Amino acid sequence: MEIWNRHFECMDRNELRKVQGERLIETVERTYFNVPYYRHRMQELGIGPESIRSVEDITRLPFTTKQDLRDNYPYGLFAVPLSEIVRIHASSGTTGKPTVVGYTRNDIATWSEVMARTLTCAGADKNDFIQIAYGYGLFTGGLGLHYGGEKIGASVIPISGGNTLRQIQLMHDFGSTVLACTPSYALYLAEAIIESGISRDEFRLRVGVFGAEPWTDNMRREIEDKLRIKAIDIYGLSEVIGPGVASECLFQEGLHINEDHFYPEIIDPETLQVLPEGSTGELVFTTITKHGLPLIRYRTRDLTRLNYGRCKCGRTFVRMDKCVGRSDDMLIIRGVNLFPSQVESILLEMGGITPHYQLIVDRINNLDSLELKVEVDEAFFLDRISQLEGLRSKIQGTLESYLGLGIKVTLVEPKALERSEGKAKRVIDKREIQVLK
Ligand code: DLL
Repeated sequence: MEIWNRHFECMDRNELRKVQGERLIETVERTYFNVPYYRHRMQELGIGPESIRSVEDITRLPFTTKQDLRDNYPYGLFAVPLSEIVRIHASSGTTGKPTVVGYTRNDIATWSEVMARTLTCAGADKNDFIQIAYGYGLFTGGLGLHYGGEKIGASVIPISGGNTLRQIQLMHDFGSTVLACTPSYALYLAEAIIESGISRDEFRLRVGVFGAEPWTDNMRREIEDKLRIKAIDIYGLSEVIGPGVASECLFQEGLHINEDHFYPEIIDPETLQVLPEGSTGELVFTTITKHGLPLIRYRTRDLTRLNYGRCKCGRTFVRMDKCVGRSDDMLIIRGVNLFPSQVESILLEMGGITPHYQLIVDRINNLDSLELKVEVDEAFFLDRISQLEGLRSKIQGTLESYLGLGIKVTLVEPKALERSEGKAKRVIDKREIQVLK
């Protein structure tokens, strides 16, 4: 089995710890001197760069959250002059303002390196044809896989997301061997291929690199059976770099974290204390080589567990379990991140409706669907049907353009939605992944 960067990926763990310590010290210095926000936070805690002498000292540092990125929107946490930034990506935030991330030329090189490792981990090399059906654009999926694919010398097919018939045609005609997309889209494609009636033997597809949303082992088996490929889980988040943070190897026993670039911790999301090895908790990352947007102890909100045992593949990097859920209410729908509060704040700005709403998420034919049920204002409800339809389509149009996601809007009578005595039940998620949590 090939390993892209044996020097780091198979490094003795004591040596790795030393490298992590050196890189952490540099990162803390850079953020302290270049990012006023971090300098103030550290000063408040009575610490400075001299307080950090090794990785053990990391617990003295403050946490960073998505809210901090939002408060410093768009470039406030960047640690280099903007002239050094060569790329901007973004993902949805909690109120419609996106979370903005910036990369220097050096960061793009780091990203390509970790993506080259990810693809090599999945068994890909320069002989492969990689069909990239993750979206290209502000989302990190498309371009992340793209740079990694080119780095390993594979033939990259930048088809981007959607247009299923074209995906199937090119997969067939171009002889794609690797498919990169979300697991739900992989399953959708799998069924569309079966329906197309083209014999599986006419395809050369061998492996898939799937991520950007939670998926279960059951779903993996289904994808593997239907597409007759090996389905590899890849994990990442825009704030940390994008895809390339962690990936499974062909043994599929946990995702190797690129620890020489991203230092992981598991904390209790309530007490914020670091949990003992092997516990399930919230994953926290400190980026130890990034220049554009270095983040200290970034709370991912993803729940998982770390396994420091040695993997059969020879890599020494710690493995994280498949993510089982989140410690906040963020939904991932067709790869798009969405917070119920985003919908709520948009609804509250519109007239004719009450703040009683429910989001219903489902997976129909392997594609996520999103429906909003919202109660119409008593006064409005007596109006003519044509007016109600006007209101409905205005809500739908506004939400779709804010969220970047298709949504079905249904208006219901005042008081039609069930009232709860405690917390309002705003989200009904019928997808398998939630049931298995
Ligand atoms: O989804 C980056 C990515 C692109 C990863 C392509 C893998 C493949 P964001 O849009 O910022 O970045 O969303 C990050 O998605 O905090 C997790 O909650 C979730 N997520 C990503 N990968 C996985 C995975 C990209 N393999 C958020 N399993 C993260 C479970 C995942 N959840």
